[in-house]
Amino acid sequence: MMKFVDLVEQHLDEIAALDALDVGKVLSQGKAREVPFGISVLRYYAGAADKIHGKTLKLANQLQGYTLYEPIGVVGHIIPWNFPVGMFLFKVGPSMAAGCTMVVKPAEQSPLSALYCAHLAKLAGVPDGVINVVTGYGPTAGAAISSHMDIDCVSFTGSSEVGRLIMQAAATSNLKSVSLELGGKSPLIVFDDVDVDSAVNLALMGGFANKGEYCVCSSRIFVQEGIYDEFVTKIARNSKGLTVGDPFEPSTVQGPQADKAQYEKVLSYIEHGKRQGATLLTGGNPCREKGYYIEPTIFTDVKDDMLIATDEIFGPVMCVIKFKTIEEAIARANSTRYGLAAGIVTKDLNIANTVSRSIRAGIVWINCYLAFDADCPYGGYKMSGFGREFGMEALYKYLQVKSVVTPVHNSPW
Ligand code: TXE
Repeated sequence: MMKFVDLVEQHLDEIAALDALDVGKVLSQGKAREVPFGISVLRYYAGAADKIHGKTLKLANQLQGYTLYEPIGVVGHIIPWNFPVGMFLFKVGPSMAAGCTMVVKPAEQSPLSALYCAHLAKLAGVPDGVINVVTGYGPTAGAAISSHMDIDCVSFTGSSEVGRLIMQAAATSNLKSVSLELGGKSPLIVFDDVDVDSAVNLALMGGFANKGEYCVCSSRIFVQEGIYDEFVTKIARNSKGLTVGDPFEPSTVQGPQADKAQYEKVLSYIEHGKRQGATLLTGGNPCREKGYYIEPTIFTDVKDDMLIATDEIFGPVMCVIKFKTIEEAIARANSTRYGLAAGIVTKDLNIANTVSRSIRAGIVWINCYLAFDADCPYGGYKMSGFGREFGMEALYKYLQVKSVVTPVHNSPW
């Protein structure tokens, strides 16, 4: 695994370029952040592979025992297109360290980096049959994984609709174990004791990173009334400074949406926002002559039941919402079917502690956002799914426990 990690690191630039070609990810960001982070995750699990321990058990009735953590078997990984190489490495790392073999299906929009990484695994000496990449569409190749009788576990990241289909297929085939990382509608709550300029920059980064095609993106920004007007003025101004353009240009901050379907989905939500009476503060239009480019878009005067506030848009569209009290912020932040991530910006430790414990989400960032680490588990509450990526939690998804029991003395029990 360490050799595999080294090879991925040596080919970082090509891998980042493949994802930029496939789905318009900004090359400089892939090289500086996504691929290095994927490498750190793979290296973390390479280091964990020889640290999987069972327990010794002192049992009643003159028995003793121990537990063995064994590989769960063949794992099916179904991967989306928004972080193609990232997701590949996040899923392959822990399942490989657990000793599993796997069938990986990248998204039909973005198969190249997975195929390239599988080639690097072969060069590193990973035996044939351990990492098997099968390209194809969801209803055929993907469904074949989730309904297969010889696949023991399926790890899926994608839409809630397909998450349901995966669970159904697992239930009606061999009851394979399932982990799902689905969408989000994550709140970032900004209290009025903070430096507004820093909070604005954090909100822009959280909301528009990866052109909003990010399951944890902070698409609902709750701003306390004391700083609301200043915040709105500054976020409108700063969002206009984000360069939308060719993902291969070093000056580009935001590339095109991944494909026509996503582009049309995002524009239709912008229309819903306007029709349902939200105020379009900035953006809202396609931009550049050719390609699936959309301006960074911010709505204000958003009501909690508007579609732009309830649904995962998966594009550069953000709602800025005014609130008064901490109780109101908690209640409205939680009034979503999703529960993937949340952010809190405040200098007040009591507020930070209270809100972080009250939000139903798998990860809460205080005075930061998108702060991921290989050792920090993340995943969904509620309809954002279950199971965790990263940390030892992800490794244990791919292990099963066997108890071995024997009498202490050499006597028939
Ligand atoms: O997802 P799909 P789509 C959300 C986001 C996005 C929406 C639709 O809101 O706009 O989903 O994206 C495979 N059996 N997320 O349509 O279809 C498919 O081939 C088995 C959030 O692209 O869920 C691909 O490999 N597999 C998300 C993967 O599922 C099936 C990331 C994801 O595609 C299948 C992506 C089936 N019947 C989209 N149908 C996140 N959580 O980050 C499709 N697939």
